[in-house]
Amino acid sequence: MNRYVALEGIEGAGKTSVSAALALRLEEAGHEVIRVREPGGTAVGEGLRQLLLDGPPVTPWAEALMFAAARSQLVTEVIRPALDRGAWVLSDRSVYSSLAYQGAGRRLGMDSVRRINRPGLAGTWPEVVVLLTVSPQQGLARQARPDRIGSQGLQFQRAVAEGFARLAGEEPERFVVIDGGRPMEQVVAAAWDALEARA
Ligand code: Z5A
Repeated sequence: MNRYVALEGIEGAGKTSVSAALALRLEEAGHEVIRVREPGGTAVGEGLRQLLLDGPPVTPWAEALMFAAARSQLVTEVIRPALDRGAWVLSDRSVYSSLAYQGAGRRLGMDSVRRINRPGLAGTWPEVVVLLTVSPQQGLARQARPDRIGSQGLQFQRAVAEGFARLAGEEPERFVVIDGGRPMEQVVAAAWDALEARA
């Protein structure tokens, strides 16, 4: 299938821009495309997004569980139905962000975070992960407005970037790693080639 595509990377890697460009190309090719973002995309998910990104402090486990709850709602309400009717789903972040941010960044452990996410997803899991890499300095410089998690500092971003790199190494068949520091046209072209190769 390979129609459930997650765009991943640290802040400012270019996920939103690349997702928009890929959606245009897919639509031009005649496909239905649903673009979603995590956390968000449902009434519950948008409420949790506001709490997670701009709300009061939460413990690392509460944070991980809130991301998992928002994701379960999004998969059930939007992603699974879209995949079932043959649409492509381009997701700005996914369960892999939880593994990198909460598992590695917050040091909860990637396996533990994977375990709390699995039941709520009922087998709906990103089939292709486009990992855009930029240095933490470059990513933070591109950030328009740091949120609660994006303002954790360089050390945290490094831990998250290392988490993503580890995941890509562990699942090479699922991950496409693209240098997001290059000009946007080149990044989009590389991502498009990867999708075509897997279609
Ligand atoms: N989070 C988590 O901890 N656990 C989870 O499970 C999930 C999320 C799902 C969500 O924020 C926050 O939640 C995030 C992780 C955490 N923490 N933070 N911060 P988000 O995903 O909504 O926001 P973000 O990651 O910070 O996204 P962003 O800043 O919008 O970055 P982006 O989507 O990767 O980049 P962009 O919007 O496409 O581009 C940013 C700017 O850079 C823009 O001006 C572009 O024109 C420019 N740009 C991008 N690429 C290029 C290239 N190649 N050349 C030149 N300029 C470029």
